[in-house]
Amino acid sequence: MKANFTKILALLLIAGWGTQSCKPKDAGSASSSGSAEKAYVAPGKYDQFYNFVSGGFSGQMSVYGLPSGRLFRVIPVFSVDPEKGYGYTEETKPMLNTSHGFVPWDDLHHTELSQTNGEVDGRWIFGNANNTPRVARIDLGSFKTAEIIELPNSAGNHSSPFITENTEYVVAGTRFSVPSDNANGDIPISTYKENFKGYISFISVKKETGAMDLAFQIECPGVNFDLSHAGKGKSNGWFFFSCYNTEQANTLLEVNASQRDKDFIMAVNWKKAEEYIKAGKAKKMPAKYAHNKYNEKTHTATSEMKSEVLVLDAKALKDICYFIPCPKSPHGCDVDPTGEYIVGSGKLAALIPVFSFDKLQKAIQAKQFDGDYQGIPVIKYEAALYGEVKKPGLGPLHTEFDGKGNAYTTFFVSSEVVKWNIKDLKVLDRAPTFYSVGHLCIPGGDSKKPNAKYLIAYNKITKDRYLPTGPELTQSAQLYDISGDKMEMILDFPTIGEPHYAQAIAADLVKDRSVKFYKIDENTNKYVTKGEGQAKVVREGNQVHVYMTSIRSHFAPDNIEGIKMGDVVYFHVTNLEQDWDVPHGFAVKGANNAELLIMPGETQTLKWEPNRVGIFPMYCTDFCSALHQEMQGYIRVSPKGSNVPLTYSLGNTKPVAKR
Ligand code: CUK
Ligand code: CUA
Repeated sequence: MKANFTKILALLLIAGWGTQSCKPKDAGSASSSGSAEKAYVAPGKYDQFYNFVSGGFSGQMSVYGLPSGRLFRVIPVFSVDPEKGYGYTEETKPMLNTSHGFVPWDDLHHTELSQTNGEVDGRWIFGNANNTPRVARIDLGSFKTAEIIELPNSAGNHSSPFITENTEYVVAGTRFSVPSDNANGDIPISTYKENFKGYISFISVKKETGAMDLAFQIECPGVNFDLSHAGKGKSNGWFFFSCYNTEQANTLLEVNASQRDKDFIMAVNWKKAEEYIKAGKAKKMPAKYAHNKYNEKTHTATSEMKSEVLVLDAKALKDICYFIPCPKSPHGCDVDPTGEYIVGSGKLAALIPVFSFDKLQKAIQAKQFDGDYQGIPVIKYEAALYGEVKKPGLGPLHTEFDGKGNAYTTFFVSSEVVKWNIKDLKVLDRAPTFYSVGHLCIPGGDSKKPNAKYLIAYNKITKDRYLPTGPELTQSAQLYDISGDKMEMILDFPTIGEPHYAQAIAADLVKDRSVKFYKIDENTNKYVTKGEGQAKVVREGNQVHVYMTSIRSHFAPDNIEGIKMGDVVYFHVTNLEQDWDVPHGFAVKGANNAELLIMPGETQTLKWEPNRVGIFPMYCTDFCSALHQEMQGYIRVSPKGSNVPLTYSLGNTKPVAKR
């Protein structure tokens, strides 16, 4: 019977991916013009919320306004971005350094805002790199990536970057179990069960500055950690991770990792883990991982390679990790605003189990265990279960909360959002999505205080919803008004990359902390030029450093001669503007590089190795004034060994460069 049920679900899943067999009946419907008004934000008016949306395989995070759905910005995080020079300038290249060297791309799935007392505070937002495991912190003053830390002993950092209620920790669980980094990894893949381990990481976050550090890791059995959420309120001090592939398959997971009737949610007592760390119970393991920081004063990133990590052994310590059975291949793992209810969403389950934190604690005290799984106690399902939502839909993925006692769960296969009551577990409402929804977001929806005016569904497939754009169609977001009893769709907009998780926050908590420009007096970049009078060109062997300034509407200098073939030229451009919203750009013909986009008061460096003799124009790329098109200059490149002296000028001045 069970096997049959699994087969049917598997077939439904397959059908759901490829076709619209599960397309809701009223799929053609759009929001009515009356409800469209609710999403209308008049020109010149501000939105009520910022929506920070993961970009999936774009590696970036995009910022939209709600309810308008207007796109404000794409924040480069894990992928190079030629539009902003991120990952191309000498100052930002170190941000993408890893133990594998420079990695120009990643896959960002989850965004998580910092919290104070369980409420979103608008200071930082975190993002995870799903391929080369990393966590990033973005500063919501500058909307720039401020810090990236790599995770050793991990592969596929998926259940991340979820945080504790005072942002003490950002956690990260490995999706792929792998042999630990310091073990011999040159072993048959078929030895998975003996040799592969699952590590979860706790990254500490400094209260005042946000500075991250890899505090410790916990070594766990080799399963796939999928998602996680921190306990809050009464369950603060605990973390919950969904796990699949408890079968420990290493091939054809779609079949082999769907065998067991139940996988697990792993409950982690992180306060206890902290005690063990203090008591010296962790072992120091050699590990290599990069820790990259961007400095707002030098406008320069640095990358440090770390060599050690503290590791606790879940099996040996016995009381930091517990497995709770959860049907079946759980994906989302969400904790309600009170911290009492833990919702596991089994992708192949026909119900949603809701676990009780109180019952879990009692079960642990009374040792209501069903044996163990590789040395980790397994709690009896019924002992931790509060109840099940029956027949909610097909393919449950993720749940958010409105703070009024309701939960909202997305269903990938049946393409819908379902609202249900947490206390009586009754379904209250369902709304179709177009199509195949993944994550959803309610502002503050995973915090203690949701701001539940809107719900946004992030859809994987749009099929016939927009104008065709070749073989790849956009993914999309759909906005619902959830202030009433029934969900009402009011807007539908395309997204950048593939959206997974997103978070939203009241605009007032972010907008007033926005940096307007950088004070030029505080610029301590090694190559800053604080006034036109100090602009210069300096030769050091075959390296030529151009200390250049930009202001509306010229560069200083704007004529440079005496560059020779074989030279490596560094343009260190300082934007002298001290006003909001006046970046200057900088580009040189033929440079194998992106432009620079330099914020007011900032210095950024473009490296250029000319490959031919001749005259090379350079210009400002950002329309900065009425005379922007005049903001240009020339560089003369002469043959190697030529005796053209190194000179530079602006207007009539033509000083000879000092050696
Ligand atoms: S995952 Cu994408 S829909 Cu990577 Cu959070 Cu569930
Ligand atoms: Cu500066 Cu255009």
